[in-house]
Amino acid sequence: MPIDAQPFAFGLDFPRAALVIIDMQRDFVEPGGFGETLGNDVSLLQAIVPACAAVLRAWRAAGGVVVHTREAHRPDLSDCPPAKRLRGKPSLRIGDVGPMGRILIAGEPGNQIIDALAPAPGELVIDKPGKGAFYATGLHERLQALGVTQLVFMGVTTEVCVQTSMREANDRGYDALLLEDCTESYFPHFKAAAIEMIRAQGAIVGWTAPSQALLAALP
Ligand code: TIU
Repeated sequence: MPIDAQPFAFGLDFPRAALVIIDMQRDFVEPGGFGETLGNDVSLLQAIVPACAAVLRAWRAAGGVVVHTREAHRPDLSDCPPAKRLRGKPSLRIGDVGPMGRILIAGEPGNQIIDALAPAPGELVIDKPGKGAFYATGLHERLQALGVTQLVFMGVTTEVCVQTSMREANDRGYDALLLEDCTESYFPHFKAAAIEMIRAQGAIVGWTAPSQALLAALP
């Protein structure tokens, strides 16, 4: 089914497509997590939750493959490069104890995907140590085993983990579509710029579309 997308229609091949939800975890969306320790106002990100939930509901109803990611590190920090942990002047560093448990550590309350988008049994949940969903995760091999060639992206933040994951996907041969109202940044002008650069030059990284355009094309 053709989706009304930019810079031109995205030909959705639903049986070979996966919905990829990037890092909709409490760390980024709720106060007291990694996002806030970096100095950000996390309330901005909460606005996309209803649109994300509507797409997830429809995608599940159509029987599609769903992938959830979390930015997460092992409790011993063996997968967290010191360069990442020591960068800048956050109020708490990765691994420190915050109000939602240890910051950005797998298994801690802050690292859980928000209730509104909680993974269902059988859906892939990928813990990723980097910004991109493909680095050190085995995601590509798991998608290949499922015959997936197209990825529909939602999640946060647009110019950090979402854009990095889309670029990684593009280099691995996937067609990638970003749902514009299902992604957000702490910096609205960065979201706008990321959307523009993804679809520039004839979809150099991928496509973008409003979620309504996807919903209209689902089987
Ligand atoms: N800080 C920021 O904008 N994002 C991240 O650190 N990770 C994700 O985007 N998930």
